This record gives sequence, C-alpha cells and structure tokens, in this order.
Amino acid sequence: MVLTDTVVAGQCLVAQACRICGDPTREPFLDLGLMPLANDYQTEPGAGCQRFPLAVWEGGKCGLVQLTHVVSPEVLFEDYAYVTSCSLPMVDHFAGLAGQFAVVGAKVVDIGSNDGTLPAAFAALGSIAIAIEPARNIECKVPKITRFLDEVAVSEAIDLLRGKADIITATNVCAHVDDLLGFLGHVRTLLADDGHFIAEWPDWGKIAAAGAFDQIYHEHLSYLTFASFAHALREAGLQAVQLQHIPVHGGSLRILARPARPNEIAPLPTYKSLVPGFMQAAEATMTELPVFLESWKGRIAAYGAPAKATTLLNAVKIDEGLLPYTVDSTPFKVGRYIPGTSIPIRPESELGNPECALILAWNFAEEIVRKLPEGTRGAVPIPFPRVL
Ligand code: JHZ
Repeated sequence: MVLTDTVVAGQCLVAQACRICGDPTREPFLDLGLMPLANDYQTEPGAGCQRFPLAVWEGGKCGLVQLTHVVSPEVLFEDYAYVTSCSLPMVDHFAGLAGQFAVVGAKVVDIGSNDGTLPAAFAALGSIAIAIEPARNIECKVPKITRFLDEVAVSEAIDLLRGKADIITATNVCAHVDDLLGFLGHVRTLLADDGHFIAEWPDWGKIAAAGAFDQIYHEHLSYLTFASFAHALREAGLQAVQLQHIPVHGGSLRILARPARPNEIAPLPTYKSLVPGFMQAAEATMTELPVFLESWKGRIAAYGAPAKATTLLNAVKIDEGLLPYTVDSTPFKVGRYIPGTSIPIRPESELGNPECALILAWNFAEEIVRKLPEGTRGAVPIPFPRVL
C-alpha cells in the first residue's frame, strides 16, 4: 500500500453539527482513517495522493448519517473523472426518467449534470433543458452554467430560460452538498410555483442492508433516507408528493416534490437507526474479501474502476498482488491507477481471460456479466464477496 500520502491542511473542514437538524456531532460509528479521494486517479503506480479523514456518524434528531469531515467542493468537483455516458445503463435510466416527466416546451434545469445526459434526454423529448454543473473538464450536451448552485447560477438560469423552471432535477447531487438546506432554498427560488423538483440519491436503507461501506467516500457527505430528506425539504419550503424506489447504484430513492402551500406542514416520517445492521454486514465483507481474493490468487482480475472501489480497496488494503489490474469504459481513467493503490486501469477490451472477474462496479453486475468472455466467471464484493 502507499504510505507517503499527505493530508492537505486548509482543504478539509470538520463538521460541527447535522446539516439538516443542527444536532451537535457525535462519535463516528465507522472510522476508515485517512483515505484518498475516490476520483483522484493517478498516472503513476503507487503515486502519493492526498488523503483526508473519512468517518461517518449518525444525527440524533433527523437520523441523517453523514461524514465527520468535509473536503472543499472545488477540490472534489471542478475537475471530475466520472462521466455519466460511459455507463450505458445510466443513459437508459435517465432516458426513462425523462420519458416519465418530460413535457414539450417545459423549462428544465438539471443540477450537477456531469456531461448532460439527463437534460439532453429531456431536450430530445421537446423540453427546453439547461445544466448547472461545476466541472470544467467535462463537455456538456446542453447549454451549461459552469458553477455550483448559488444565487448567481439561479439568476443566470432564469435569464437563460426567460423564466423560472417547471422542472428541476438533481440526481446523485444532494448527498454531495454540505449546505443542503441552502441548496434546497436555491431550488425553491428557481422553481416556478407550480413546478416540480425531482431528486435521486443512493438510499441509505439499501446501503445499510448490503453493508455497502464502499459507498462511503468524501464526495458523499450525506447518506440520506426518505425520513432525513423529507426533513430537509420541509425546512426549505418544499413538499414531497411521490417516492419511488429505483434500482440504480445498488438501490436509490427518487422523490418528486413541489413548493409547499401556505400553512402546509408535512408530517415527518419516523426513523429507526440502521447502523447496527450496516456494521455487521460491512465487517463481514471486510473480513471475507481478502480471504476470497487469496482463494482466487493468480486467476482473478477486476472489472470497473468506480469511485467506490477506492474505499473498498483502501479500507481492506487490497493491492495489485491480489488484484493485478482492472478494466473500465471511461477513457480518462484508462492508463491510470485506482487511487491509493498500484492497480492499473486498462480498457475493457484488455480484460483478457482471467478465470474470475471481481466486478467492482457491482451495481452493474448484471450488465457486466453479459460482457465477460466465455470461461470467465463474474464475482461481486458486495453484498458479501461471492461468485455469481
Ligand atoms: P458507478 C458515481 O460513483 C459517481 P461510482 C458519483 N460520485 C456518485 O455519486 C455515484 O455514482 C452515485 C465503469 N463501467 O456508476 C464506468 C464499465 O467499465 O458504479 C465507471 O467507471 N463497464 C457522482 O463511480 C464505473 O464502471 C460497464 O459496462 O462508484 C461505474 O461507476 C459499465 C456499466 C460501467 O459509480
């Protein structure tokens, strides 16, 4: 493992209170120590990358599970490695979302658009769609305001659309935002009074059930349930009107919300801690993964270089001795190394014929297994390491 990495002062803040209900911070229930940033793919094997504390605690009042430390969003998101359209199942997923909600002529703002796959799907169905996205290095398929969501972005979006938005989407964004109430306040300002807000995020309920500790990384500041998110919406003057369980990212929630009406106060769902079940499942995987990989040593490679592989492999201390290489469909990641490891990332066409492929992007196991050559068995690390 790489031991030379450094913690960078001034780029990381310690959380003082719950970002939703203001409850003071508590002791973390899981502390993974100093970890590399999940998308910090290096060009040299074992190259020193910055490391930051990574630990999670659970708020008492609203039940929000969250990180103890907040890395500067500029460091995390202005130069970004993940590209939505490199995962074809996500392209289909966003086409489905647009198909469900697009209206011809509707004004749509997508926040945290990445390469604009989702707003482009709305535009293809006749909506007028724009993006608000801070990454400078990723080309966007629709007109884009290159900023984090703030007052300036709101007013630029209103200018561009010549009015407020009928639909605002934020998929895999709310968990990434430190000032979540401020963010939802901007959503409320940008949204027309009869408009709708659609948000998706990986469901803490599903993460906990699977013991998916690999979903814990610096970009994911919050591990949201419907209960904690409903609490945040209410604080921002928004009201949930529909909840859907969707399969992406190992199980996500999609919420449809609208501006709250005068004097409307939504009842808050109750929350029961999921931490004990999460810890039991996560610890079982942490113990079993090295044993599983030892049993396949010399006969196994990996498939995918998702952000969550950084946590998985660094927390369990798996390096190229046990996983000699992985493959990935993202051109930017190819030729680099999984952060904090010396595991190289090759193009998908260079998987070769290992006897077994450990699918690090286990959320796409079904699709990836179909691509494996004959004679290569697929395996997943989560939930619990096993051959499929
Ligand atoms: P994937 C992303 O995390 C990014 P990641 C982000 N941090 C977030 O919040 C979560 O989603 C929710 C590759 N691949 O989607 C592409 C293949 O090689 O699991 C990706 O590098 N072949 C914003 O990075 C990776 O796997 C394939 O056939 O953990 C998948 O990354 C497919 C389908 C994917 O998310």
